[in-house]
Amino acid sequence: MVKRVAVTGAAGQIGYSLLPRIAAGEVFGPDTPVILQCLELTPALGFLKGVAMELEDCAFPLLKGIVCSDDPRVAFADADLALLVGSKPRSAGMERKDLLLENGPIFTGQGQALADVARSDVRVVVVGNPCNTNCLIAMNNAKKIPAQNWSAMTQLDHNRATAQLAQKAGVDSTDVEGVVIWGNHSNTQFPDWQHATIGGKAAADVIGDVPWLKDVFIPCVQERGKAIIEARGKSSAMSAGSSALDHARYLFQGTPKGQWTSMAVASDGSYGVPEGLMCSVPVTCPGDGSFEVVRDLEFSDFGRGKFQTSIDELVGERDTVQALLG
Ligand code: NAX
Repeated sequence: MVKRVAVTGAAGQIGYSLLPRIAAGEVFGPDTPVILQCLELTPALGFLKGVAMELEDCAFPLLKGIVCSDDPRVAFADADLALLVGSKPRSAGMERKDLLLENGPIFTGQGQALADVARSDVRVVVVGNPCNTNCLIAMNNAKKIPAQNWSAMTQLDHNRATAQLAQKAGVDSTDVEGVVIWGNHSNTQFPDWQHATIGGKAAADVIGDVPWLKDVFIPCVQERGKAIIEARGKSSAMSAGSSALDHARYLFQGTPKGQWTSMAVASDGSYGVPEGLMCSVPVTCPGDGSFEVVRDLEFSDFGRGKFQTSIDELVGERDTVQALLG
């Protein structure tokens, strides 16, 4: 059966890296045709047309249609998966709080539109920043769609952490398992190596350098987005698109056997996270669009303290956007 995938901000950088891979069948697998339903702001519809022309020129066997619109009710109609990428970037000197208030209304409107026109079992993945709290806003404005169907992307942070450990240990990234991103997709997140393994052994033992893990690894992952901007002159797009692909593929094709990944999902109160907060935790996915939170991992005092800082930030963000939570 054909799957309808809505992508917002489709003419942006991440959209450009994401759309061809969805059209190539990477989210739903090689036997499932897809229709792309792209949403953009009205002034960007011309650019979006160019992107759609390029998608046509790829002649993807699985791509059965491309919808381009500036109306969320058109782009989200009957969607099986909605990737909410479009949002305003933070401008120079802008506080995180201002960005939240600036972008919040986008997600109230898109949440309502999703509830009205998407499939009732739609899965929604928020990438546009600040993604945890944008997801919280959209979810609270779409009460018809179960909380279990929403997630925000910390897969890029998860991939960054995995890659940094692999590089330090001089191994392939596939040798690293069990990294966790706890908390917010921001520089308060806790990239946790304490449950990770490298080649089946405890990552801390293989790395053998706790000061590096605490003082280099953590800030490197937390600040990687900034470092990319400094090096490239633009924010992460290829890696962000690829990670959004990983996130969606895990939802619909499952996490590898015996492994977890990180996603920001609505808290059920586990790990001391206030209920309902969109907080990154380890999850496994069976492949039917759902996820299961990995329970009962233990924290060191150091880890708990780091995680708590990020939880506190998320609580502050929720308080800032309280008026938008429906
Ligand atoms: P771009 O500025 O290249 O593209 C964003 C696109 O969204 C633009 O074409 C714009 O017209 C469109 N847009 C804005 N408001 C919209 C709305 N209400 N409806 C539909 N479209 C809208 O940004 P890009 O580099 O693609 O990044 C997109 C978002 O991803 C940003 O918010 C960015 O901060 C966020 N990121 C999130 C990451 C994550 O790990 N969760 C990492 C990468 C990225 O920073």
